[in-house]
Amino acid sequence: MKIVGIIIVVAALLSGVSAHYRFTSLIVNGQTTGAYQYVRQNTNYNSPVTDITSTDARCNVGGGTGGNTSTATVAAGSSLGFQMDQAVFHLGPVDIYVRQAPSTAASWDGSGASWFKVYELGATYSPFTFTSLGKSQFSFNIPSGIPSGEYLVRVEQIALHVPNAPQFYISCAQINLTGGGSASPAKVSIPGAVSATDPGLTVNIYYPVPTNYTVPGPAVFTG
Ligand SMILES: *[C@@H]1O[C@H](CO)[C@@H](O)[C@H](O)[C@H]1NC(C)=O
Ligand SMILES: *[C@@H]1O[C@H](CO)[C@@H](O)[C@H](O)[C@H]1NC(C)=O
Ligand SMILES: *[C@@H]1O[C@H](CO)[C@@H](O)[C@H](O)[C@H]1NC(C)=O
Ligand SMILES: [Cu+2]
Repeated sequence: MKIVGIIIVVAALLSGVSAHYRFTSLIVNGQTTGAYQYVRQNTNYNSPVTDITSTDARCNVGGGTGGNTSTATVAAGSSLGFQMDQAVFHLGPVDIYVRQAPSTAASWDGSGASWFKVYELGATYSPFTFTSLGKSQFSFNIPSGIPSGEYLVRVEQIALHVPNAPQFYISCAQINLTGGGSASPAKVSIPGAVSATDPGLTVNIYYPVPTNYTVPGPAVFTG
């Protein structure tokens, strides 16, 4: 009995390290592309980023450049999304930020105050839960009015199951946006957009059960 129990605990710990859910593929107009074809591959087994002030909070550990990642051509206003290798199993929100690259998406590390949020998925109440739980696909429309050019598209799931120790599961995709406009949404830096003391990160989701929840960071730009 004891040995079986230990094996189960060890297996659980190992799977916690090696089998975290990942955002592996970009979905372009409903078509799921290859795993890591347009999504930068991380090098940390997607063991979560826990320091929100770290540059790893941009595109995850190992995601600082995209030299071996392709860049997908996407028309402004079209449907984009991320496909995961398995469904989200930790409670918390999902959000997506984009940022136009100074030159190519593949060569850019994500620095500078030029990110804006294009999607977020928060909580429902009574019963309190996060809508991302159990989902393995997240889709949105890339705004039609933003300028043409190469962009990073950063998806993040913020796991809040350990109170006061939020975990960030992140991937960045590379796109070449065509047919855009001249809209200029307000921009933020990553790290910097969200403070470690944001109530959306420090909240205890178990007690008292939240009756309101705001996804951290700026408002979603839809223009
Ligand atoms: C990209 O590079 C990483 C790190 O060297 C490597 O692990 C990965 O297999 C590469 N991905 C592709 C699609 O070649
Ligand atoms: C991005 O799209 C523009 C407009 O179609 C094109 O001129 C450019 O070559 C594309 N860049 C890449 C890297 O695909
Ligand atoms: C809920 O709303 C209260 C009052 O505005 C605020 O102080 C608190 O931080 C919010 N909680 C969350 C988790 O956003
Ligand atoms: Cu975990």
